[in-house]
Amino acid sequence: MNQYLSIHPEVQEALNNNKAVVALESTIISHGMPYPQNIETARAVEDTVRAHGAVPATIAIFNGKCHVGLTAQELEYFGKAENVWKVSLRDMPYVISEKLYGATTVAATMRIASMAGIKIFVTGGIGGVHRGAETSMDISADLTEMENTSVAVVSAGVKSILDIGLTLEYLETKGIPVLTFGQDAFPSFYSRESGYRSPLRLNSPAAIASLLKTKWDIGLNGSVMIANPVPSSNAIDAAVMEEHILQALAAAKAERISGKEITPFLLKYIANHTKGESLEANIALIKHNAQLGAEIAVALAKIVKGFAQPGIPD
Ligand code: PSU
Ligand code: MN
Repeated sequence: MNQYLSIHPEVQEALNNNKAVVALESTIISHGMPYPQNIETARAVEDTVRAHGAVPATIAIFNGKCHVGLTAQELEYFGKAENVWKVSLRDMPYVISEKLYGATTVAATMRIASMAGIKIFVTGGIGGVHRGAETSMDISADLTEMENTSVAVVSAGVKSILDIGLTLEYLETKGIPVLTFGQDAFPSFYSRESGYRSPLRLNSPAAIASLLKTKWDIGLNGSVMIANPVPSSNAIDAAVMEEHILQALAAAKAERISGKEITPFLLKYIANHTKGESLEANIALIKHNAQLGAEIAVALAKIVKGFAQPGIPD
């Protein structure tokens, strides 16, 4: 496996010494936000992780390898280049063996983070069960990956481009704990509420770290969904967002967008039609998530002696 994995020396040093490490995805840079805010945000997120005591590891694929921890130039490339693939699990072997540039989704980032021995992953929003999935069968591989891979995911909840109720049902079926940090309501990315109650609530990074350790200690593999509500000052009214989302969904239907193109199409449409307000919220919430993720990683490092390194069984 090491032939396909390249870990940045700073990240490797942190892992070797059981220091806190936070994995970050790259699809959000290449397909989730416009240039140059995408790169500014990616840098700011890495800085936030550092400021809270952890080492950031942004993950992407190029030169036939999965890279864990990018240089400033590599980050810049993923924010600017046109030839970058959006890589979920099913695309990984192709993009690696063809030596293409691949930005990793939540699913692919989790898998690579797990190969490297990283336990905490921070993003903005995860993929889930799409509205209309009962006929389209469009369910993100992010969810199946969360069933299988023991890397916790910090996000701002589930964006209401998805069917939030069905996504919560799916997570329940797959045994994935869903907890919200500091409130009872499950958040919906741009808004602090979603109309759904969070199945679980925890109020401190230490309590979350303890839950993670307990879950994995008792042999329950898989992820935990940690939802961190958008800061109040950046939250957007859910009813206002719903208007934009309905328009975005109608546009996607009219243009016959399908498969992996749907999520980037909807994200772009909404960003273009909300006069930058949604982009601002997006940037604020991901930095906010980076802080919580770093705090959880630090708390976890304190209570866990050391994680398995790649290639070395437990
Ligand atoms: N949701 C967001 N922002 C994002 C994504 C989802 O609010 O940037 C990206 C993530 O990389 C996520 C991917 O893993 O889209 C899900 O794509 P799909 O729905 O095709 O599985
Ligand atoms: Mn899909």
